[in-house]
Amino acid sequence: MQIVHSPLHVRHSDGVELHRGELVPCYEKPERAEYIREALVDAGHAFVEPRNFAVETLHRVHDPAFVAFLSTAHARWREEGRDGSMLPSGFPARSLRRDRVPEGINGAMGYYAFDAGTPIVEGTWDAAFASAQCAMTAAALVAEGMPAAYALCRPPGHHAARGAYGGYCFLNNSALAAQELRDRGFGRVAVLDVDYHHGNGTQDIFQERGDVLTVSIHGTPETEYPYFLGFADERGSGEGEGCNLNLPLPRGTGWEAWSAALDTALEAVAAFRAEALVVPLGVDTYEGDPISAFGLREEHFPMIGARLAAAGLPTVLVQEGGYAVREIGTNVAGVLGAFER
Ligand code: Q9C
Ligand code: ZN
Repeated sequence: MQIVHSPLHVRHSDGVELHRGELVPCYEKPERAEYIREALVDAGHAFVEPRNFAVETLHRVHDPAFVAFLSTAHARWREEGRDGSMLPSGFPARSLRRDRVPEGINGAMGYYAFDAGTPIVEGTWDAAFASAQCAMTAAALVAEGMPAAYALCRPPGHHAARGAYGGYCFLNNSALAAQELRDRGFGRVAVLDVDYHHGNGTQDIFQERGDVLTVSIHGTPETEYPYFLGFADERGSGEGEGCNLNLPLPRGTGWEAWSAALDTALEAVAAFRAEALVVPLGVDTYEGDPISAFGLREEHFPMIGARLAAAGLPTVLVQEGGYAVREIGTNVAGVLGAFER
């Protein structure tokens, strides 16, 4: 399997997040990518660095003003004499907002962020842009004829919406990969998100589009992050009516129920007559994950890979979640091992 990875991910480091009422070191830390990289080197996979995509390519799925905010946010923060993690402290609640971006950096941050767990540090933009380039490069490789490619993205992306960031995500790498496939000739693209958390950003981006199917298997938003989207009755709207499928599952779900949901998801991909597949690959479904509550074990990840590969579609896998434990490397390698080298 061809791996696309950038060492620039380390520039997004040393952030803190608000977690259960306390500021703690961000769970989404550089070691994650290192664990995965080491496991994939050991498994004999080939690595390349991303190609250069212009910043305008991000505007295909993101609001240009949002992209401009992300790329300048920390410089504005430093201009005000601050340093370290930027975290918002006020949000535009439903009945208390107008749709305008405040001039000051604190208000602008609250406007664009949807949680206080996603720090922006000095190197966040460099890392996020490189991460997006990894995903777009993997899509380009698949469009050029490679049967499958994997983007070892960090920071992750599937919570980033058209104009909002959160859930450790800034730019939606998986959505950018899907768009790149569309622009390179695949008429119908499916996104099958297997991260523990609902892919709310990806759903938002493709909500009204009929050319991209979004499917997500995740912890129910009744109790799990991101809480406000990811319910089974969200089916897409306008031209995208019927082109979104959510498969929420309760805390504690193990392999039997999870793999039944995967079958349902793959049936939807086939029924959509997808020509290419993007897999936002979170391994926070692992039983040992520190912030999630499914019970998948190490032996299940090669089985997931085998089922995804059996779909027989040109496939771009994009790293999403999976936290703070060495086994995330083993589990990612388990999924990728099922695809031909
Ligand atoms: N400290 C991904 O897996 N954390 N994002 C909620 C706040 C948010 C997970 C608790 C978890 C986001 C890509
Ligand atoms: Zn996740």
